[in-house]
Amino acid sequence: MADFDNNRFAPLLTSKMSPESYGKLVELGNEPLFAFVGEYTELCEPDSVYMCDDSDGDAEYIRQNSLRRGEENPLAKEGQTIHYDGSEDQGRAPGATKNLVAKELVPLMGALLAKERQEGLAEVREILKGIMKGKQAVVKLSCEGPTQSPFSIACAQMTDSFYVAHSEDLLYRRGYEHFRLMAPGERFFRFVHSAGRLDENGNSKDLDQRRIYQDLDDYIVMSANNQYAGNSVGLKKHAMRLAIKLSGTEGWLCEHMFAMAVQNEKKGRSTCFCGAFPSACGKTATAMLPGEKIIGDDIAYFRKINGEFRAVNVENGIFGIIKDVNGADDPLIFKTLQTPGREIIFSNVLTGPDNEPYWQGMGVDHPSSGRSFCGEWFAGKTDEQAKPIPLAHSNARYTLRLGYLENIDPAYNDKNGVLVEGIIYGGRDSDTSVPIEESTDWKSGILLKACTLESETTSAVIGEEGVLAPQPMANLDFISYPIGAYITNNIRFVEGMEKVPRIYAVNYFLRDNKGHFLTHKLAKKVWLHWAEQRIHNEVDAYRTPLGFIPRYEDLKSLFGEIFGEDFSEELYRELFKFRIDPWVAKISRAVRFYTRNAPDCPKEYFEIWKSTVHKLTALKERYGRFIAPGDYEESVG
Ligand code: SPV
Ligand code: MN
Repeated sequence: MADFDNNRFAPLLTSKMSPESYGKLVELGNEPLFAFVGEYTELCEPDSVYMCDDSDGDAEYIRQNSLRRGEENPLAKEGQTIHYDGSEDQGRAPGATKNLVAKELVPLMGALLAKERQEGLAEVREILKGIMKGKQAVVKLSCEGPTQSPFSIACAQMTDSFYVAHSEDLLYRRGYEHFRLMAPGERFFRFVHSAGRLDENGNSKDLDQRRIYQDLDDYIVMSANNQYAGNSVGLKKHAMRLAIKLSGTEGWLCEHMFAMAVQNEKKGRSTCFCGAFPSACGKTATAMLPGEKIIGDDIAYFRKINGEFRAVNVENGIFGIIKDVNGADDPLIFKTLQTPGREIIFSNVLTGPDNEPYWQGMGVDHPSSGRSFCGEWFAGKTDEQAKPIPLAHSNARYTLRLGYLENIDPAYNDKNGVLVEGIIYGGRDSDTSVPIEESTDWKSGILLKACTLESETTSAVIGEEGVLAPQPMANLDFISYPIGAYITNNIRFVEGMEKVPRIYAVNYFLRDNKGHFLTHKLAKKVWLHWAEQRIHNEVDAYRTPLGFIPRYEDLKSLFGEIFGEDFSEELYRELFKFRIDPWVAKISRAVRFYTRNAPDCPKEYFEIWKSTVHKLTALKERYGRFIAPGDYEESVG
């Protein structure tokens, strides 16, 4: 065991930590961990430092302190609390977020929020100086992925926000015991966070000094003057950026994907799909489809294990968008949110006079006044531009442990992960992609489905909403090494695998010319069951210029079996016609995006995109603007 008596930080840490806390730190015998706590205690100057282990007692200490300080307040139902972020701290802040990289790498990072490392480190360290004065800091150890597994990445978080530490306890596997078993010198990710100075409502007030800087050379993230979890919770998007960098150097993948298993009861089969959707595009709703099993809803690691494509959920909980969660559309989550005795943090929703949470699209009557993300709220309240302020923020969220959900897949904690058989890419385009299309092969799926993914911007990111933006792999905000190399790593990952997952593109947002959605929200269940049947080679498909689409009869029987509903051929033909012009425009936008933003993107990829544009344009002469299902070449198996 390492002896820390002569360590340069020992006098400082013994002066700031209780003997119990200090004992817990020393007991692990981990010198880099000791140095991390020492270095940032010296820099941030908290009054005291509390070291957590994996006990329920320490989890309760965190929860009680968050309540005592007013970072969270109790709601009417036992176990439920409410946390508010400031009105300008309601989403991720890309403007304040930077990947710190060597000077030579900055030009290659294109759209990837890069900053020269030394300059960035100096800037953020200056902001962190003395930032925790007057507060206690908590050090909490967690693990990304199941502990003691080929996927595990150990993490240490130091924060002066008990809300952040509490969120981490709900969202991640506890990692103190994992640290105890780690080999000497084994890498772990480090996160330092401070909410900074607080105003009278407990919100971070120095937003001009908000920074989220990831040091990709040293696997450490420093985050200051914010509280919104996407900016503050180290293990979520900060760790994701570090893991993406690491996976790029080691040849595995960290993707912005859910993992779920489609249940085929007739055949006694469970088939795992992972899917990437930009924020607020139906990702959690797909992961949580009634009748199927959930493994994770936001971040997956993929590793090749015994030649197989296997995945784990990095997380152990859900930080989900609450808008539009209601009894009809998301019955499982809705029920969990209504059940007393569950430890759930609501954020940025309305708290009514009955001390219950209310949100947009909840499907129940709500009170006409209460407290919300904007302070006191009342029906008819408007902002400075005279725009009505909704009762809860569109990016308001709930935080809960996955274990509460009835539909959790029993395999979700398996140390070797689950076998992945399908990958789904889903965007939000109201007039382009069909509801589901299977790619011809892995590489074409990556280049034509994943790389061309786009979405209208949403409230999960601060900025204008509703603007069509490129979203390669729904991962643009998190990719932390040059995009061309990232695409290549995706393509090469399956090399040597016997069974490569099929790639599907889905789109739940097709509308008619009056702006109405063409299908109901649960139709996605049919698209997924069709994909499941394809994977098991049970249904034929029609060729399209970009892949394969379902035949009418197969969907008709699935709508019948699953919902007892009719599915008209007319609707089928409208949904599944191949729209040539929008696809030409979409791929052309991708070419422009990669030309500007991915300087390292191989020529070969541009050639594939450009030749696809030529091919589609030529098809227009033969077929006109649309290709009806079945018209393109012949039906294939
Ligand atoms: C997302 O926006 O993709 C989220 C929420 O999952 S956040 O933690 O803010 O990233
Ligand atoms: Mn996410």
